Amino acid sequence: MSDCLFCKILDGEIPADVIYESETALAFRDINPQAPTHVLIIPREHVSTINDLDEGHETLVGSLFSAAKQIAAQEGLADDGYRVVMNCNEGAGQSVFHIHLHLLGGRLFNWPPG
Ligand code: DGP
Repeated sequence: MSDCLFCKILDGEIPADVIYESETALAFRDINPQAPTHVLIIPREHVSTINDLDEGHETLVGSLFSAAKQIAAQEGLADDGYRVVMNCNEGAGQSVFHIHLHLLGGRLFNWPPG
């Protein structure tokens, strides 16, 4: 998608602090971190929201969680714990319409979330 910010990061048009790459996913540090570690994990395929996922995306979505597990270990978060969040649409706080997992760690998190 030519007007998608995360597609531009995937294409190298916009720089990002990339910390993980696979055949299906890319992960980079959030520009506005909400925790000492705040990483965004995105699929290489453009999918706007969770509502646009279908059965054909199951492996792709699984690969985002595999990436989260690997990055959490890499960042030293696995034992203390970390949070993985995907917002869907404005009401839940989605502002970039290319699905992404937020991986947050390095501090305590409240539940329920705000
Ligand atoms: P969400 O609000 O769930 O759609 O999350 C979008 C996240 O993307 C938000 O935490 C800020 C981050 N973000 C927005 N623009 C950029 C950018 O240009 N670079 C990086 N690294 N992160 C960005």
